[in-house]
Amino acid sequence: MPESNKRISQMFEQMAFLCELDNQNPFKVRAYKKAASVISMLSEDVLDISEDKLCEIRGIGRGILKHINEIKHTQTFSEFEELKSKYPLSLYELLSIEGLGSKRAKILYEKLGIDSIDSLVKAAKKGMIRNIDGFGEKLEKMIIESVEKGISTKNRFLYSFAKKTANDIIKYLNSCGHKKVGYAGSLRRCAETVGDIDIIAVGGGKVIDDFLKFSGIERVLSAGELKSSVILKNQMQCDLRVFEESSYGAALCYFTGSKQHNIRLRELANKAGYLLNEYGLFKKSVSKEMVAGKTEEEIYKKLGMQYIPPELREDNGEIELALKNAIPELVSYSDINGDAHSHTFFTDGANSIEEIVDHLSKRYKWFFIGDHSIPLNFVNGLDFKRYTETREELLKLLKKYPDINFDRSLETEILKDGSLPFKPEELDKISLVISAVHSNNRMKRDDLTARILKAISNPYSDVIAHLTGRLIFERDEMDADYDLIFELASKNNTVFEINGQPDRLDLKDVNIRKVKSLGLRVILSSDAHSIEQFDNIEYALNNARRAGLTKNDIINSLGWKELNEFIKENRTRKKQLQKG
Ligand code: DGT
Ligand code: CA
Ligand code: CA
Repeated sequence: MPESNKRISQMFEQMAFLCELDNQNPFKVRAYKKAASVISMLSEDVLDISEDKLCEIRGIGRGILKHINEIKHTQTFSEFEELKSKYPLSLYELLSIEGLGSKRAKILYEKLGIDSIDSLVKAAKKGMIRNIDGFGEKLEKMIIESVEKGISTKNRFLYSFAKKTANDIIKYLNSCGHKKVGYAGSLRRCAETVGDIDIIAVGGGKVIDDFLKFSGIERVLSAGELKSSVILKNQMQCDLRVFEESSYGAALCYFTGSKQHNIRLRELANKAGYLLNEYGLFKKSVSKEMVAGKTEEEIYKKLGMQYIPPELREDNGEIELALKNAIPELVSYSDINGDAHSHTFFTDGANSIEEIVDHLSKRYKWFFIGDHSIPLNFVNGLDFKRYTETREELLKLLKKYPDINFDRSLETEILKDGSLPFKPEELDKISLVISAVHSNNRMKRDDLTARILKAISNPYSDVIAHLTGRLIFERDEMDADYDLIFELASKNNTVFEINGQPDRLDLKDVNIRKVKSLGLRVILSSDAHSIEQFDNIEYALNNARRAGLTKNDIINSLGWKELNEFIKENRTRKKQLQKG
């Protein structure tokens, strides 16, 4: 990556952080984050790109362009300097520690004057962190451990980023004639974040030779006959390992992990008189005969168990299920009949209703097209009148698409007191109400909990979107009593969203398992802000699979009629619950 891109991208990243410390508008924060990420992926020097061309790059708006121009002349920009004089930039270091986001960094700074990793560790070792509200002894211990082990979240990447990177490499290797190539590791397990990419291939030393010619490589860490590690230009590490075709399944299984899952498999193999490693499953007897290795399926079978999908391989109970032949049939893409949460250019989306209908009609049986609501002025949130007008505009298109069903949803802001910004008779006319928190998310724990509980009790909250508000690498979950929230949700038959925005993935897998255990269903959403982002649904699906969900656990699998009946019945039930 060109030096100046690295510098400017980091500057915007830090700016986003400072804006968060300064309690500025979350959309502004996200705009800086987005600009940072977009610039880090440009191969051309951002300072050499003409203004017109820069404008065309998605994620670089007018505000960002102004800053880039200022940086050209002064190496920095004035708003950044202003905030830097208000908060120490060294606080930014704290974000590299697991469990710390900007919210906690700010509290540490305000309560204890902590402004660097150094002063943080000192305070943690003195036991000063545990007494802060919302921190506790566990987090204090985690901070010390994380610093001492040098575990920093800085070296991890979003799943979506890693997936695209891995696909580029595999496509390249395929184009060199290597057909048996696949990725393993945390990426194959569809983890939320990925440390490095692990690729397994068949084809001898020629694979390594070709790999080293890949144009995305920045530097080579090691290159042996059958193994190589490199750092890519986008700063990800990629490990490639080459195997015989007869070992491909064993290698894939070994390097897919997780480590804990592997340990359990090896124990089972051992007990059955086998030896399991990355080359295959072998008899322990003198013959050392190989009994499986070419495919993963035959390995699991020989171990007397069902095949385990990679998403479940975390030693989280999946081994026990597989031994009992009780691994559920996980939900898959073909079970998704529709998507219900998106944004058009009436608020902060990039596309018109017509463009979105055209796209989604080719993809799904039904869909809802959404937008933000009042009072989110900075994204031009819809009031009831604009909702109704734009809904009518959308419904006019139904004539053109006789085989598809669609309607208008609304991502309705949960106000500070937990109410929704519309009267019941208006909510009654909104076809799908997706309630969510976007503003004032730093309330006191009790207040925030009460706010969400009230929103859940509202008969018109058909879906609760991105419940915890976390942004991976950027912002912790909002501080609320989620146990209490899930308890009430269970009484209300609440539908939670699994939001597929790559940095949200909210609910996360642990929470999805919790919700399923309460007998609740969820909805997978892309939360698309542009046509390409409808593909985000894949990331929501990953989380659902990691949590062991089946087709029946998601309301996306319902037909249009069933779905609308379900929404209606749920509203009625909640109204009765409120009366009783
Ligand atoms: P990451 O890259 O940090 O997101 O996580 P992974 O799971 O991809 O971990 P990585 O890249 O270090 O190793 C890939 C897989 O290889 C890992 O999931 C399991 C396997 N593996 C690596 N080292 C060991 C080991 O020492 N013992 C066992 N049993 N398996 C290992
Ligand atoms: Ca890895
Ligand atoms: Ca690795």
